[in-house]
Parts: sequence; structure tokens; C-alpha cells
Amino acid sequence: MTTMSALTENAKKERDDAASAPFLRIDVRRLQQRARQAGSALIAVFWMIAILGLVIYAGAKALEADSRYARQMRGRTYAKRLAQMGLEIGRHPALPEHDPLLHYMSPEGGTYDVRIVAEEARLNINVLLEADDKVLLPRLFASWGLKAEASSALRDALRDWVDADSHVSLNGAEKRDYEKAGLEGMPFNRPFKEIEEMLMVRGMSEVNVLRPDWREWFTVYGDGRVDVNDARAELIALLANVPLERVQPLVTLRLGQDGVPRTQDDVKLTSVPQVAQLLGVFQPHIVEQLTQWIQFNGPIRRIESVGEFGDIQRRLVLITQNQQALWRGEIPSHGQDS
Ligand SMILES: [Ca+2]
Ligand SMILES: [Ca+2]
Repeated sequence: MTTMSALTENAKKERDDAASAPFLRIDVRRLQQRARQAGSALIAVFWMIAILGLVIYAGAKALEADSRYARQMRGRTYAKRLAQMGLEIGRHPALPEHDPLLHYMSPEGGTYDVRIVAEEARLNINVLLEADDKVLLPRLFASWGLKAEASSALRDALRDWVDADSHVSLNGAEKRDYEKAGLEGMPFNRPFKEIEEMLMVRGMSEVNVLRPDWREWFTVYGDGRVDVNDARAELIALLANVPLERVQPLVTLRLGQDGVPRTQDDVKLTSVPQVAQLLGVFQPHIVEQLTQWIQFNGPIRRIESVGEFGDIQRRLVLITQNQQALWRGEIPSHGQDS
């Protein structure tokens, strides 16, 4: 009962207050007016928030881009440093190809992986062109999907590039052809000094699209005989003119029992009859060709070190013979343009 009467009392007091205070009603009007003003002010605030938001968003984006760039630059530097470390380890002449020191993971998460192979595991482009090869290059280009016409044009253009004269081969390209394309000082009219020069030859840009790893097939070092202990299966198939699957027994033997390349149990191939037998090749002329084209212990070492940091890879290569550096440089990761 007391609560009830207290409430009524309060309500009554309030009503009396309202009646005896006309300024309160005026205040209500002012409040309504202010509310309208506040409303428009609030809209302005919303706009400001929106604009500020845009400014902040743009700033954050810029910052994000900036730090991504900085992160990438840092990654590139670290990856290269790791690759350099690997190369220095790998060039040590006493280090076996399967030494665990050739693989490393830094506490910061970066890695390097070093691969030591015979540089002769590739086709020597200068030797092939010098010998006017009409077998291996057409076979290679055909396996890459080049049509016969494009293949012979490319072969002729490569030949014109390295021969000293300016007589255009049947489908080749000499000075005048390059000048027509707006290219001065080409061809060099001398053997390739490095593989990258091949990219300047007419027709090679198409190959670069068709076969971005074309660099992995060629070398400018060695006597031209391919080291079958390190050569890729596709190249061995090409040399023996057999389908790729016929190379599998040879590859399996090379890998050793663990099935992993460059480990202690790897088996070294040692003779042409052994290779011919593994490939199931018995035609005398092919065996004879293999005798000319392959070797087993190429003396030129190719030390490839891939440094990796985050998603960035750098690939450094050092080619040595009798511990003397023949070539040193960086090639695109995986031998391809990125
Ligand atoms: Ca020429
Ligand atoms: Ca092995």
C-alpha cells in the first residue's frame, strides 16, 4: 500500500511540476529543433566517417602494398643469400654428390638445395650446329611440338647465327633478316658463349612460349657427348630414338634401391652395350650413334643451388672444370621465365 501511494504521489508531483513550469514545454520545442539540427549534424558525421574510412582504407592498402613489396625484396635477398651459401658448399671438390650438407634449412625457415650434375647431361648446341646435325635437333624440336617447317627454319636460323659468313641458309636468317625486324648487330656470327644468347635467334621466342624450360636441354660446354648418368630421361629417349617409357628401366637402375636421385646407392652406367641393353636397342646403327653421342663421366660439374625463402626462389648456377669456374650466374627458377 505504501509503495502504491508513493508512486501516485510521485506522478502527482510530476504533473504539478509540469503545470507549474511552462519553460519545460519551450525546452521541448528547442529540443525538437536541436534534434533536427543534430540529425543533419549526424548525417555530416556519417559522411565524415565514410570519407575518413576511405582515407584510412586507402592508407592501409598503400601500407599493405608497401610491406608486401618490402617483404618480397627481403625474401629475394634472403633466398639469394641462401643460394649463395649452397653454392659455396657445393663447389668444394671433396664433397660427394650425396652429401647431406647440400641441403639445409635455416632456423628462420629458409632453405637451400644443391644439385651437382655433369654439365654434359645436356646437348651442346655449338657442337651440334658445327657438325650440321640433321638428326637430333629436328628430333628435339619435333618432340616439343614444332611443325617440320618451323623446325627446319629454326635449325637454319641457329646455324646462320653461329657461322661466320652472311650467306643465308635455306630457311635461315642473317644480318639483313634481323635488320628488317629492326634488330642491329645480329646475328653474332660466332658460337654461343652462353645459353641465354640463343633466345635472340629468330624463332626462339616461339620456342620460349612452347617450351619454357628449353634452357634445360642445352649447354655450350663439353665435347658434345651427353653424360647419360645425369641426362634426363627425355633426352636419353631422344638420343636412342625410343619412346620415353623405354628409358624407365635405365632410370630405375640409376636411382639405386632407394629410388631417390643423388643418394649413396645410385648406380653409375658405364658402357654403351649396357645402355643399349637397358633401352632394348639392338639395331647396329643406333648403337653406333649412341657410341658417338654418349659418355659416362663428364668432367664438367654443374652446381645448381636453389635458395628458397617463403614463396621466393632464386637459382644460382656455377659450372666448373678442374675446379676452375667456367660460368657463374643466375637462371630463372626451374629454368623458365617467370
Ligand atoms: Ca652467319
Ligand atoms: Ca639413389
